[in-house]
Amino acid sequence: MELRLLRLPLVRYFETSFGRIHDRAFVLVTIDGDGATGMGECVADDHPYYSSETTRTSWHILHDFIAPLVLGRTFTHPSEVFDALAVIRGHNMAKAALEMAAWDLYARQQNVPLAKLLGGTRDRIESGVSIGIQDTFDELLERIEIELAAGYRRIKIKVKPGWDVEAAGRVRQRFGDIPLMVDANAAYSLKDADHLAELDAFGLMMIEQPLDYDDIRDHARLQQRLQTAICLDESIHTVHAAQDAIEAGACRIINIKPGRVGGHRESIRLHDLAARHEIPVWHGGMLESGIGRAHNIHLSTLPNFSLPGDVAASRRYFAPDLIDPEITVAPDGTIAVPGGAGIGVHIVSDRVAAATQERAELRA
Ligand code: OSB
Ligand code: MG
Repeated sequence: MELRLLRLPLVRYFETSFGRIHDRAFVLVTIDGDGATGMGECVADDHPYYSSETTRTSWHILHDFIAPLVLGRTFTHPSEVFDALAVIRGHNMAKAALEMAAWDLYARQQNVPLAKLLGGTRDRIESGVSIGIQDTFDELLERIEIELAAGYRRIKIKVKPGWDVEAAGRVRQRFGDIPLMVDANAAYSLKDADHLAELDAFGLMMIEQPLDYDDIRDHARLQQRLQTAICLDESIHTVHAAQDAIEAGACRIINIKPGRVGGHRESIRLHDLAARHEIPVWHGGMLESGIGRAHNIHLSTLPNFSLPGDVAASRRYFAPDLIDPEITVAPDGTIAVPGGAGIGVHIVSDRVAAATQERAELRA
């Protein structure tokens, strides 16, 4: 197993309710087994603001706890890997990086695209964009114009108190009936219910994670007071949490990020659970490089991913990306699933080396 801590500058800053970032740091996991290689990208960032994990905690957990549990061990299928890590509580992002590398490795050994192993049913996915908080509303409208022209099938804008109802209103006024949603990254509390209900006037596809990152109960109360569907992101950190949320009526839509739930197998379980309850899902994004992005594309081919996701073209994030060719979006707002074995993208090792700040090699 090789761990690398990488840092890549973002093409443009990205701002959410928890702050603005200009670059992306993450741990890249590469594993070797029986002559093949697999890669997984850990979505934990420098800071513990989206989740409690950071690049440093993920490095620590991968290096000191995950590696000893998996190195030298025989697995017959990557779906066994998550359970093998069960003794470690939480740290789903660290677990997912290793687990997803195992799926890539196995798909390469079988010489099939990852999507096929995961149970995917399509060869293109529908792409949307997540647009951060801007300095001015005019800049926001300008960003949206660019993304609509590129063909993206859904626009998501980040919101926070002071950048919400007016932002959504201006977007509707300018662009009419486009597929539009908002993401609050937990910036509100139930006391803001009346204010959030003002968003109902704009016919949004959904409001993503308005309340606390670990809350279910208040979301259920809020959902009763809103016409707009609530979509949960941060709160769905396990399949169990999703069961609780569905039972409580806390959401009508779920965002799936494999990093948040511990990898592909848990994502498939979450996807299937949602399908059984007729809850549509879509694939979230964590500003991944082309490696994590390729994983996301393969997972998005499962049938209940019925809404456009936050999986967009490489050029929105990194120039150049770590992969060549980069991921592109077609004028119809879709992305082709890479067709080769595993995640099916070519990783440019010089670019990985240039972005590497730390490296460790671990053996059985
Ligand atoms: O809440 O979906 C989120 C990025 C980092 C952390 C959390 C989120 C996001 C995004 C960006 O919305 C999605 C992307 O374009 O990768
Ligand atoms: Mg979100």
